[in-house]
Amino acid sequence: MEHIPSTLSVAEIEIFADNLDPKRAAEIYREHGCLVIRGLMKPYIEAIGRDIEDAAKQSLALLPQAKQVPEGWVTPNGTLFLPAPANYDRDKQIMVLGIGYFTSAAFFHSAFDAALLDVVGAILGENIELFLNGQCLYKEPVGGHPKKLHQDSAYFEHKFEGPVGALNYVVETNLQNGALHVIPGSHRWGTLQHVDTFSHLGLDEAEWSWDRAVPICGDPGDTILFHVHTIHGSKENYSESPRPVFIHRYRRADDFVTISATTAANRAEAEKRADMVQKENQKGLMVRGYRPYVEEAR
Ligand SMILES: O=C(O)CCC(=O)C(=O)O
Repeated sequence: MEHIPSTLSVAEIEIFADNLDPKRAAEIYREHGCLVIRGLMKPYIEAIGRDIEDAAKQSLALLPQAKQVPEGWVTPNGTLFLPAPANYDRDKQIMVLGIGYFTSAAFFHSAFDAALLDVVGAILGENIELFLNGQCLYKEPVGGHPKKLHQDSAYFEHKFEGPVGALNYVVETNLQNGALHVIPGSHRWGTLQHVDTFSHLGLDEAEWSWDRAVPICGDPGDTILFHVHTIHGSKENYSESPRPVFIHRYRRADDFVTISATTAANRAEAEKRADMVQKENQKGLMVRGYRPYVEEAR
């Protein structure tokens, strides 16, 4: 394992939507476990941004009805809140916004973007399904939550290649408001031991400092693809405005979660049952290709 600060520059993992070669894109992704496509989601940003702000307003209005869960508090529209910093005018802050394919047509529509699917297809092959229903992480202004460095496989370990995450910036995103940081090459390290942190499962901060990771600053509509084992995270939003991102996840049509977890304790429990899990009812909507029927062992 390369326990040294990454010296890779963003230019080495970056391509542009108006000059997109899916084969070249897949090569960068395979080598580094991440890839930046500048401007890919630009056509969708205005509509998705509007829906995100509506969902955020509604979530705050619903906060008095929030129910406590192990991860924080959830409002009836599905928004997850975390404890807020001391300088907030309320005691809870938004973390995961209750918006996705079931609530925003613009969000769903963008998951079918042909150029994005060409790249995902060059990585995963011809039969691709959606994994989960779209996700929006929303950092409120003036201290909005960090997402500690982690691998998504800590939350959802897969049988095969696992999902390709496509995280998209909605606003200009920089070092002040919570740019995504990635550790290129970490997709080769398998799933590492995670611990419980303020932002749920994360790598031990004593061992995994932010200076090992490359920050990716970008504009609205920039997309960052990352492997399920690629270490990534983002710091607090210290700007005066919210910093949302929206995420699509794609996987091979035959892939499935073997371990699903949100804490170190429930992960340890789930690991014991991993070998028994089958594809069964874990089918996502197909975005490319075809899913033939496969009989499973009973
Ligand atoms: O909001 C962010 O920048 C972090 C997103 C992330 O780490 C994740 O979805 O796994």
